Parts: sequence; C-alpha cells; structure tokens
Amino acid sequence: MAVFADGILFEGVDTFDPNCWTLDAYVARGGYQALKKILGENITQDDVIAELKTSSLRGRGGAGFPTGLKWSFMPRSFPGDKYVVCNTDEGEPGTFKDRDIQRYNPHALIEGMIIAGYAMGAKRGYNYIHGEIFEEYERFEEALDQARKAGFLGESILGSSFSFELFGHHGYGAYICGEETALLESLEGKKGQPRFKPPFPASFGLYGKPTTINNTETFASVPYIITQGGQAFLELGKPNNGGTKLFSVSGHVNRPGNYEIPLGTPFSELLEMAGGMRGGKKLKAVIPGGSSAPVLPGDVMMQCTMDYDSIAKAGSMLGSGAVIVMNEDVCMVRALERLAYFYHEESCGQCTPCREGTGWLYRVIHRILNGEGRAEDLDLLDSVGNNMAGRTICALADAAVFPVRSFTKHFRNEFEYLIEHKKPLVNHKWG
Ligand code: L3W
Ligand code: SF4
Repeated sequence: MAVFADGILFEGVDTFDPNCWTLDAYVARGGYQALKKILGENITQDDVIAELKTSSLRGRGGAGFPTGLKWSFMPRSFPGDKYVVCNTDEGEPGTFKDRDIQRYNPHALIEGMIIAGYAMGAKRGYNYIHGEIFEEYERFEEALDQARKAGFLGESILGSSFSFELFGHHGYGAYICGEETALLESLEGKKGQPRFKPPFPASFGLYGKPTTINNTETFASVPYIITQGGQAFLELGKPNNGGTKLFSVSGHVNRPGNYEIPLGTPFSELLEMAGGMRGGKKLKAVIPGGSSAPVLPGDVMMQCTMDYDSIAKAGSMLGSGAVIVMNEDVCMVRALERLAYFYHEESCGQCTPCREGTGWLYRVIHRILNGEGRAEDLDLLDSVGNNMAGRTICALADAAVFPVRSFTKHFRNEFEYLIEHKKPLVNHKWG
C-alpha cells in the first residue's frame, strides 16, 4: 500500500527509492540524532519521560493512552529484568499503517524502542510482528543487523554505559495477539489468550516482569519528540492530541492509502487528499478508527476533525486510525454481517459471553441478510450485545458489539426493511 506522507514519520522518505529504509538513508535524514543527544548530553530518564508528557503523544494502537504516563508506570527500582515490547500485530480490519513504517522507515521504530529502553531502564526489547506479513518482518531483521553493526544496539551503545538488545518475533496471524496480554502469552511461547487486567503489564508483563507495550507508530514518533522537543510535537496537533497521525484510508475513495496528517485536521480534508469519493458517489458512512469503532453517518463525519476528542464527541473512537469509507451503494446489513463474522472467527473462546455471543450476533445478522429475519431480531441483537459488553476478559467482545449497536442505530431502516420485505433496501454493488 502506497504511502502519501507529509509529516514527521515519513519526512524525507522517498518510498520509490528501494534503499529508503536502510541505515545510511535514515542517518542522512537525521536519524539516530535523538539517541546521540540522550547519551551525549546526559539527558536523564526523567527528562525523556517529561518530554513525552509535554508532547501529549497518545498510544497509536487503538486506546490512545498517554505514552508519557504509561512509561512513568514502570517501577524504577525493580531489581530484575524489565522489557519493552512493540505491538506490530496489526490485524484490525482497515488498518495497514504499521507495516508501512516497517517497510519504509524501520530505523525510526528501532531508535524509538532504544530510547524507551533507556527511559525505563529495560535492557531488552521485542517487536511482535503480525504473522501474515513477511517482507516487513525480514526488513526489520535486516535493519536490526545494520543498527547492531553501527553500534546503536547491543553492549555499551555508542561507547556509553547503556546496553540494549532488540529482537523481532514473527507471530502466527491471530487477531487476538494484538491484545497486549495475549501478545505477551504468545511471546512466551504459549497459546495467545488474553490475561485478566489488572495486573497491567507495567507491573506483571513478559515472564511476569515489568513491561511496557506500545504500538509501532507510537515508538516511531519518539525520536522527533527528543530532537525537536515535546512542545514542537504538541503544536503539530492540538491540545491533548499532539503530533501527526497516520490514517489508513480504504473503501470507496479514489486514492486509498496511508496519509500522515496533523491531529485536528478536518475529515473533509483527509477525504480530499484521498481523491474524494470514487465515481462521484455520495458518502454514506465512515468507520473512523478500525472495525472496532462505531460507524458514523457521512454527514456527521463531515463535521468532525481527525483527533481523539472530536471523534469521541461524535460517538465513535479514533482507534488505530483506520478510516473505512462507504458510499451510497453499500448495504449496511451486509457490511455488518462481514464484521460480525470476523469477530466470531477471531474470538479466542475463553469467555462464554464472547465465544457464544459473537456466534449468536453473526447468525442473527446473517439470517436477516438472507431474508429470514424475525420481527424480534433487532431486540435480540441488543439483548445479546448487552450480555457481552463489559463482561469479558478483554475488549474483543466490546469490539464485536460496538458495530452492531452503531449500525442498527444509524441505519435501522435498512435492517427493518430487510426483515419486513425479505430483500435489501440497498442493492449492494461491489467495488
Ligand atoms: C498501568 C493502569 N497501565 C491502562 C495501559 C494498558 C494498555 C493501555 C491502554 O486496547 C483498544 C481496544 C480495541 N496501570 C493502566 C495501564 N494501562 N490503565 O494503557 O489500555 P486499554 O485497556 O484502554 O486498551 P488496550 O487493551 O490497549 C486497545 C481498540 O484499541 N482498537 C484496536 C485496534 C487494533 C489494532 C491492531 O490490529 N493492531 O491496532 C481499535 O479501535 O478495540 O479498545 O497498554 O496496559 N492503571
Ligand atoms: Fe477471548 Fe473474547 Fe474473552 Fe477476549 S473477550 S479473552 S477474545 S473470549
């Protein structure tokens, strides 16, 4: 997927240059200056974390949790091992940004993770990479090798007393391993199933040791914050929503792809950057933050800016920044059935409300779509959803319920029509 970028994560990266990802290219763009600054100017762990707090960088994986605050949770005086883990298990439907960071600018991620190790006193890090991407995994391994040979990784980095080792780990493609505790289980060689929280990974993480897990894009944003300062990063975006963010735009637009824009940019501008609606069709609906985020009607989205607060105020989530655009030809019952099938397939099965509930949701939506819906089915979907949300170990059950609630709220007429007339209100056109 091409990158159309004009921000900090891809600044100076010529994605058409096959060598744009190499150490030489990264250093020529000013790479590893942040690490040199920290080690050369005696910048303390507290200084790094303070800079992150000023920047207002929020986790780019989905939850938007403040990164500086998360890093400050790591116990300083803990005597044993501590870990830094990167979540590149990108599997959310609609999301395809982290693989492009690894493909075109892997050293930004590596530098960000080394700085994280320094700031939190961790000597070892892992990058957990989605099992269905191969080229990017190999590229990360090659980039690690380059960084080691150049003295940016390993023992006594750049001649300092700080040592940090970093490894790539290829997953197996299960969506649930993107949930941070399932990822840790998988990294430990066990079945990838979420753990109860609390305890949070900051106190009981990998092998039971303090661990900080951040998304790929979060780590890759750190070098800029160190070289330019937290305030400069904050000012790129808006208060409480610092910096730029990558948005993976897919669906019925002319130029789908990854767009890096300042947080707070109007959605209408992002849509324009993506070439506008394909075939001049009308915008019907948008999922603004990956399939787990509630769908919003097109006219509501046109009033939003692309930041955590604006999207939350409109009733959805910015999530991982996967913007799925749907035109007037989409049958919303069919779209929801697709999503329901996904969550049913990907439930790990530990919790009864999720294991049974995701299947139940899927089967009811499937029968509505096939003209076999019953008058009570919309109430049934509500009732099943209410018995799932907030009653399970991890957020997957909630993620399965949010689309059902939002689709049936905003596009209820399409569900009612199908139940009553046994045929869809909108004749879905593919493409
Ligand atoms: C210590 C506390 N740590 C919270 C940490 C916690 C985690 C982070 C956020 O879900 C969402 C989900 C998906 N002491 C803490 C603490 N933490 N309180 O802060 O925690 P949480 O539980 O709010 O979120 P999460 O479990 O990380 C992520 C949504 O993102 N999503 C999913 C996207 C999927 C991808 C992908 O495929 N890669 O990005 C999209 O919307 O539904 O709601 O680190 O430990 N007191
Ligand atoms: Fe597994 Fe679903 Fe329970 Fe999460 S909510 S632990 S995916 S069964």
